[in-house]
Amino acid sequence: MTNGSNNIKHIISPLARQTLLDGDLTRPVAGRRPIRLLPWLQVVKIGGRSIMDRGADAILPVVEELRSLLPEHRLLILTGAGIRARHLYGVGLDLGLPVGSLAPLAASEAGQNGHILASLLAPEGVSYVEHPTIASQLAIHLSAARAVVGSAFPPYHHHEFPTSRIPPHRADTGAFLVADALGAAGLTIVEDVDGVFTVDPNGPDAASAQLLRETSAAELAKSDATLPFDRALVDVMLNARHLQHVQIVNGLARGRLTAALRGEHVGTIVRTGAAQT
Ligand code: GWN
Ligand code: ATP
Repeated sequence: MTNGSNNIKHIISPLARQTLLDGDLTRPVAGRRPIRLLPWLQVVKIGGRSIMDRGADAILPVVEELRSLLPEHRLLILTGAGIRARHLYGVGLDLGLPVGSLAPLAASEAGQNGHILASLLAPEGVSYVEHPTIASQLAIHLSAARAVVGSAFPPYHHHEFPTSRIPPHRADTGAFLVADALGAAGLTIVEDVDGVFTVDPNGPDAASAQLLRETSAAELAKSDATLPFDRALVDVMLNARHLQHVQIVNGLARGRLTAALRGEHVGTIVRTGAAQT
């Protein structure tokens, strides 16, 4: 046995002596922009209620667009949850289930929708990949295939924030979190409306709804109007590290998704809080 006192290895850490709560102390170490893990990746979020629930009429044209985009882009396609999750929220809330129980149940519908979409793209070599694969093996999967499909829901499960009875972090937030964490080139959110309107274009005040061609998370944070994506996404966008904007496009209008991925402005562009480089 060696004499321990002669072999002590001192580990130098710039964060060893300070509280992690003091921003002035941590900023020199933690304030830098993280690296981009997959800078060539395009993330596409397909709406659960807005696209998948409509069945073949809505899904097949979107699949056709995704298929024809494969030679141009490497894609992470993420699906949302729709009507089955809403039914589940209704039953679960009626029974008094906590939000942390509802979150994984709703998330499983996002996964189901992903399995459906992946099956349709299977002839092109596209597969459904699990959450842990998205977390740590996306690079190898996207070396083997031009695209993969996954669940857009973030896996907060029983750690979901108890700020509301319905899980606040749903598929739009999940898609943004993963796209920003990976340092992806872009995120396109595919809906059944042309973008963000001043008021819900399918609601009681539809006659006065005007499309916002461009807006920002900061602007949206000032208003409590309904949105075509999770309200929690606004806060997350304000704290983005890489993605400077997202584009919301209408997946029912043929060609919009393709145009958006080619860099065209065909929906609503929402600027985030990420610093310009
Ligand atoms: O089941 O469709 O991943 O990718 O939030 O957890 O509820 O799980 O609890 O890798 O880990 O239903 O089983 O299910 O959608 O989420 O997956 O087929 O532990 O591949 O096992 O983080 O898919 O599923 O629902 O995404 O969103 O086995 Mo599903 Mo989802 Mo599969 Mo995933 Mo949850 Mo896993 Mo998970 Mo659970
Ligand atoms: P998920 O994937 O979680 O199922 P989704 O992406 O399919 O969700 P919805 O949650 O259904 O989409 O959101 C789209 C709907 O949001 C639109 O059909 C529209 O009626 C509604 N909406 C509410 N407010 C607005 C707004 N300000 N601008 C545009 N659409 C709005």
